[in-house]
Amino acid sequence: PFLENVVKHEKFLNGQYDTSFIDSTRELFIFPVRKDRGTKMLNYIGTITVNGFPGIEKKKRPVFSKPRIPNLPIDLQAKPGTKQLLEQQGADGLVKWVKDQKQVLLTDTTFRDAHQSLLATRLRTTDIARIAEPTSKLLPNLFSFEMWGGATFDVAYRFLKEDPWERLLTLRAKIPNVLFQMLIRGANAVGYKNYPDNLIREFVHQSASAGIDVFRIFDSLNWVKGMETAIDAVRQTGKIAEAAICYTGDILDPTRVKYNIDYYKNLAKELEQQGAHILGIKDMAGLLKPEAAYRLISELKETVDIPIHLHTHDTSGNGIFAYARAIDAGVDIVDTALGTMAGLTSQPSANSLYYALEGTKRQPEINIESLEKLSHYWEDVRKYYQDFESGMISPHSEVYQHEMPGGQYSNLQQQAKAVGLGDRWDEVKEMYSRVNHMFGDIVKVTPSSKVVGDMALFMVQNDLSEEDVIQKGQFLDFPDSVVEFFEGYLGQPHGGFPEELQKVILKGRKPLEVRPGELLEPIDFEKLQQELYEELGRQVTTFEVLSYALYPKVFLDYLKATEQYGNISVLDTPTFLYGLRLGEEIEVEIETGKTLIVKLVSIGQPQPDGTRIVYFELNGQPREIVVKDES
Ligand code: 3PY
Ligand code: ZN
Repeated sequence: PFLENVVKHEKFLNGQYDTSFIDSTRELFIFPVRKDRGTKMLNYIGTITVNGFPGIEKKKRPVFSKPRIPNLPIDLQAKPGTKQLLEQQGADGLVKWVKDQKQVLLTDTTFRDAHQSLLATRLRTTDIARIAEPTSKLLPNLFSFEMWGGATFDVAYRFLKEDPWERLLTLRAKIPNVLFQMLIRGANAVGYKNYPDNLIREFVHQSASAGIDVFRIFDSLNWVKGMETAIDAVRQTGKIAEAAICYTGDILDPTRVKYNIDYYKNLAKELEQQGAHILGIKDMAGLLKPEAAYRLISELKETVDIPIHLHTHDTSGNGIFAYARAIDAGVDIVDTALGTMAGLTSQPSANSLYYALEGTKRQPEINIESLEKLSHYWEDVRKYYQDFESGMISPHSEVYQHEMPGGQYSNLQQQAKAVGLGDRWDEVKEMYSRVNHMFGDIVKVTPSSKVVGDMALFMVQNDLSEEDVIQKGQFLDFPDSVVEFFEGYLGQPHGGFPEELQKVILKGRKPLEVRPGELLEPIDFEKLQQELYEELGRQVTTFEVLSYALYPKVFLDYLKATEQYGNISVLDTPTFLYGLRLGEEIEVEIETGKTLIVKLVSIGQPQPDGTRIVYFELNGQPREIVVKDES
């Protein structure tokens, strides 16, 4: 009746009204498409039960214990934290507060880098969302939660069939008190190549409006030009620009002069001048040894005025020691993960660091029992994802030789297996280090680390030595990523490219010398929106247009999967990864207050056409689903 009154109203008929809200808020035009959600979900569960989850060995659903969720008083409210500080005092006020702290502040990476580094980025939103409110109440004193960006963006679409924007909005609603932090790869945003400047700006703008407060911006070659657009875009949103230097080499090694202390000091000064609110030191492989940490942080504290935020990986087992020395030297914030999601290729444990700092003035003002309670939850949830563990079970000091980032180790190992080099993994690691030196000793972090990894695999696979590459190069078909790197599409490495090798790889073509973003055509968002509208037959959101601009194919494949299976992000993880056991019954809340009860009754014999009938009960009613048996 309200709408009828509106459309009959004289002012409406005469066009004397203001619809700017409606015109600019495309989300209003998304109407739910009514389909049989139950059938789609059974299709998914049937398919996974019969064929297994892509990429992991098919097996019967293991029996998991129920994750231990901390029991909190019902009326316990989340205490105001850094989020409120930022809102009340702005970025500069927050920076001042950080500098005034005696304690070392903590960023918790459990929701992002910890699982990117331990579980191939596979952690699903539902498992984070379930613990989000207790986390917000138990850890109100953190500096931030790193919970978005890096590889989590594309992996959400590619493998989890869920929407990363939805994750951000959901968690923001449940965690109102602590800053949210993301990792953004400078001009590569959350992708693996350079994007046009207007895409970077729009991405930052939308991420900020959806709930990100701190943007850790890095360039995979420490090329400041590649970070400028993102730093400026973040500053314009009023949020916090944490510009990060990637740490590589070893400042204690007098033979590794390329990345010496002056290199880091000069970069730090440059980033401060560019407008960074915080200086990040991103030790993505965990190469920063304790005494190097002390020296680096001491000298950087004398070089810049802004707070310093240190990130490391515990691959070598020296993470806590390195942090302790950095803390002695005055580092302001460090990255840790909850105990049961920490260590090895992940961040050092917050729980252990708390105890390590006992008796010092800088021990974090954080409740250790809260850390332990939350660790129990993650100990249970981590088991769901056991098939994505890297197999590393003890500290690997050889990381100081190969210098591979924490997040790359298990990925490259998978890639090596996929091309039949599983049993030559030691050679691949050694080659990775040799390729780094062939390339002139470069910073190795996504995506430059992928270039080194691709080249190492290529050389081991084809039994090529360094001399072979130079001598036979004109006849070799180098991996695309390697060619693009030498063309300058990832930017310029410190000290330039090795000229002879660059000539061989480019086979006479001229490399770029300017910032790739200057040459790329700006994205025409209206055109993309129209394209998507035609493809989907419905209005699309700004978030969808951005995801499509970043990852056209990945995004469309994700939409296809949701068309086929509906919204499977509502499934519990054991069912999502392993399907059901015979006779097992689960409840699935498909929307607030609407629950489906699904029971697997039996699985029929394979038919001549390769299909099986899977018999379910859905809310007590028998249902049959035909599934193609891929075995
Ligand atoms: C990423 O870019 O995803 C990283 O975590 C780099 O360390
Ligand atoms: Zn990291």
